[in-house]
Amino acid sequence: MATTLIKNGKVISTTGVIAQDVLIDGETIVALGQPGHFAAAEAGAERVIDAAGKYVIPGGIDVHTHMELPFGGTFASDTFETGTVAAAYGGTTTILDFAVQRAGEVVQDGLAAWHAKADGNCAIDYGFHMILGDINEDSLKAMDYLVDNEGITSFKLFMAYPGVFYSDDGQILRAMQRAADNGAVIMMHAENGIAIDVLVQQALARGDTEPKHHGLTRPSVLEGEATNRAIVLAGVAGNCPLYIVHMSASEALEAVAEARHEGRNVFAETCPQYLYLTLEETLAKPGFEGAKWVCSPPIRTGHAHHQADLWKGLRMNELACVSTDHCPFCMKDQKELGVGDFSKIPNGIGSVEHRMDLIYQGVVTGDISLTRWVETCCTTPARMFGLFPRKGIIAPGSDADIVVYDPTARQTIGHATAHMNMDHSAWEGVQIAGRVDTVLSRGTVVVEGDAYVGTKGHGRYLQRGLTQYLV
Ligand code: DUC
Ligand code: ZN
Ligand code: ZN
Repeated sequence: MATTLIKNGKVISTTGVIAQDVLIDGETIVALGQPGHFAAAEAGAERVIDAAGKYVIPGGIDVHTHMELPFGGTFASDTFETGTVAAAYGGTTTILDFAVQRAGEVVQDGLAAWHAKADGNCAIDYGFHMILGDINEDSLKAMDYLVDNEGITSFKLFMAYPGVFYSDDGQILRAMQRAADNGAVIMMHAENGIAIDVLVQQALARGDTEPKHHGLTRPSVLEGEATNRAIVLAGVAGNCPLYIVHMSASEALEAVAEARHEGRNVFAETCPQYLYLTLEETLAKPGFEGAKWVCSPPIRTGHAHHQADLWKGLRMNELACVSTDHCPFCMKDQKELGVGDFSKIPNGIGSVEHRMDLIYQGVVTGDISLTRWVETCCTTPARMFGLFPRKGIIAPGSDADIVVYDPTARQTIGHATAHMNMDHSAWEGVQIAGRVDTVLSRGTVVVEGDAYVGTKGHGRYLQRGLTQYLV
């Protein structure tokens, strides 16, 4: 017996927009049919959702979040509980967060600590990537172990943050060789951290201490250089799959586009902040306010063409996914650590709640199509990180992670109405055409209009397979 019927909506997939009803049994989608096709089942359904005039899309998948990340002497302010509720409000039904191996730590211990943070606390399903902050014989072996036994098939390395998460080129090459062998994806934070640290010290010595110097000391060419170097190293390592995270710069996009043109398994994501915000309007605000937007890579100048290039990259599949790099910090006691020294401002912006809405604005403006919205925010993230077809698609047999989206609604983003554990919003006042109406996670309604109706601990850990996106 069906438990839920979603009727009269337009189902969006990567291939088109079709008027279809969706039948759900328990946690699983069982059938799609023409409008009215399930009239007989409707009478016995526990719940009928009328999606007339609305879009019916796969639940959003945000493959880049940092709940409770230790960073810059503090912790990202969303817990798995608060962050996953906020995600659900915004139509995201799966997150992939980054478990952390710190320098000197055993990889499996870092992973256990992340499970302890998330277990029993999540509103939606979740999985982990693993940050390798100390590449040595043991952590290289642990990569195989995590792929084979823990459902962790992607590893993030940093070319930035010397002394914290940084890996040198030799370490990167060794981890890439391991990935080429075991099938894992290497995710790269591609900024030349050694050069950036010199620029930061020189700026501080000159007395340039305000938040905007965070952006000015991390020039886009150093993202381009690091991206190119990562691509070269992945080639030398035997062409391991390489995924450049949080891309912000034209120079980096060019390097990825060239590699893809050569048929390489090189992929990238961008984030809403790089598509919409400019250094001049954020980091350069008077006083300390710009600290709200300190993240790395930094928000770029509006005087170059980074944003236009990134939108084009999304259209052309040079950028495969949109994630958030959700890493929230409050101004009070957290961002404030960097008053008088921008290098001490914890890096990060909170956006997990707004990604689906923000990228939908690209549909409204004509920068991307409806199908591309779903592809970059739902379907490709699932395929890229080994979750397809369980996640990322509305099809029989898939988890009933579904968002009913109302394109006629209007809203204004603001801290007062948002649900992330922050004391401000990086998106204050942004007007949105469209709004999440209803959210289902594995067949359970977790958001209904303005109300969160889910439960803590509903979200389950996802063991992932290898990437399903290779060329
Ligand atoms: N960038 C951020 O802005 N925050 C966390 C880590 C990162 O790479
Ligand atoms: Zn990063
Ligand atoms: Zn990140």
